[in-house]
Amino acid sequence: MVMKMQKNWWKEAVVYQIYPRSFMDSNGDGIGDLNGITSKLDYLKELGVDVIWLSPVYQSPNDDNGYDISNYQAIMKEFGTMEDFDRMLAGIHERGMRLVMDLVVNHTSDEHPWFVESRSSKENPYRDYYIWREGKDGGAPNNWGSCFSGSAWQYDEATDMYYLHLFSKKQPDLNWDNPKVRGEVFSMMDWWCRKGIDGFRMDVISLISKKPGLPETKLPEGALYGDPGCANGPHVHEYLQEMNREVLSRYDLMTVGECAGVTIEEAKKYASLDGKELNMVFQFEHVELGDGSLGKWTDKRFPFREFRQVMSSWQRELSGKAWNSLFLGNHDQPRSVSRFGNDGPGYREISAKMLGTFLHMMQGTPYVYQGEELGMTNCPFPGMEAFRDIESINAFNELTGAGKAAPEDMMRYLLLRSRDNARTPMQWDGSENAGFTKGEPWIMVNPNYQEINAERELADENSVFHYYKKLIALRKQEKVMVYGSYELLEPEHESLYVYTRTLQEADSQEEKCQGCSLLVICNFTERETPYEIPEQFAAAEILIGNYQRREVPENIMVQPYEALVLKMGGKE
Ligand code: TEU
Ligand code: CA
Repeated sequence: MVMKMQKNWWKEAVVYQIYPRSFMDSNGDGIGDLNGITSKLDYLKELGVDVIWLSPVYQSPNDDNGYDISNYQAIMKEFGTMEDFDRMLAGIHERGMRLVMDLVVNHTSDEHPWFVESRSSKENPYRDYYIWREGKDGGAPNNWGSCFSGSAWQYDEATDMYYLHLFSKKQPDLNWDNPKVRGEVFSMMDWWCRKGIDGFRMDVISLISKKPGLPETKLPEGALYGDPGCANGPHVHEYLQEMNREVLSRYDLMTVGECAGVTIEEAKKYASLDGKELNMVFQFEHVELGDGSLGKWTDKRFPFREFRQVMSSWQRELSGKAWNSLFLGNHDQPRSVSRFGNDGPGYREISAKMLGTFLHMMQGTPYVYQGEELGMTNCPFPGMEAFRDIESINAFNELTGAGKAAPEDMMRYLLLRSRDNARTPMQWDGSENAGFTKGEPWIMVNPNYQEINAERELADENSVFHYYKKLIALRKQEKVMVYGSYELLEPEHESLYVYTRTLQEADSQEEKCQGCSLLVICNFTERETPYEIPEQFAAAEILIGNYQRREVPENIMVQPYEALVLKMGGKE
């Protein structure tokens, strides 16, 4: 017997990620805020997304733009008040959308009261909330490096010991092995759930269980520090199951774990369909392809063949066992059209639509990062002083300082890969500062805003915006997009990514979509490419495409960055 696919609202949903600092400023201080978001809810409703994931809005000294939290139950002053939050949440719910909050609990800010207590003395009841160690040979306890450059250890004079921080020194890691820490986190989560939020995106949740004994790691050739290798530690699944029992299972939530270093095997545990832990994970294999000896700091283009292989393995292997999150961009990644498509004037719109098609037709829950629906691009930052991101600034200083990269090379890498590419203000219209603020924006506006902005795209039915709107609407109509199984065709093709989606018999009966299946053809290059449509799709209809095709010949010439989806079956 064929098992029916279990249906869940979060599988059918499309998620829109908001980076609040850069979305919409309502009071002219140059910083996006909650009232700004509330003023744009109709825009999101128009796009048709179901869920909004909000990057952190909690009280924070902003060493890492809110990913360093000093009070989990207060709103960051620049973003507004708790009343503003409640109004925004009500506005989201009134429009039939849901809200997923960012949960950053691998670490807190060093200004969080727990850490202020913890660092004050070795006997303090909060001491063991964090990870403290004695130094070794007059230096750090081990050779681990921080994700944001330098050692992962910070010396603290008050007690003559070091604390662990996998990110900036203002982001000390919590000690999850301490049951009190877990209890505090769970009750804080419960407080937000009772407020009526609809889920959590869990920041680097794969890193919470550190390796016992915190062992030194082997230094890669030429590296300054070792990789802490804390991903998927020994107790991570136990802690998440506990979180699930204590909090998640008591509400109807959507949960997605940001899982740096997750493998397919591990993902099957985090996101197992039995619902013991999370609904899905973000994996990073496809966005880390082509990284070199300096990690992400490279000017190498992504390798298309490996990309197709990686995406396909995740599709195949999680099928029927776990659930994928689908993304090409977020606030930590460069703009997807610049990276995976072509942001040159001739191809920007067409390739942005192709990438959207490619992603939304796969199995998993698609994520749209703010501005992606407009085809927003990387930003031509004129010099180091234009960057704001701690990762970018530290990496530039460390790598050029140590002679690992020449400043002009590093600058080239930053323009391609810096997180700030995704953090320039949302481009609303052609007025000053792209309509984002009446004041001085906290980070520069991309100079292309007069050409690329929401107002223009809303008025143009051939825009990237309207194409995304159609993709999102199709998902509501075509259950094969959600529940169909994936099969890769043409695994060796040089330019085309071709796959099918097919509803299993049991599902297709329920959906009245007998024999429903999709053929998805995406050209990832600017080369025209002949392709022979498989016989099975000879009589298929065009579901969506980014060129104006009316019919599809048996031998088609696939156009530069063309995306074409054909549908078989399902007719009355
Ligand atoms: O990112 C975690 C993570 O994996 C990043 O270190 C990622 O490797 C890097 O940003 C890519 O260059 C999360 C958040 O998404 C990020 O914004 C935070 O800075 C980080 O955690 C610390 O909270
Ligand atoms: Ca503001």
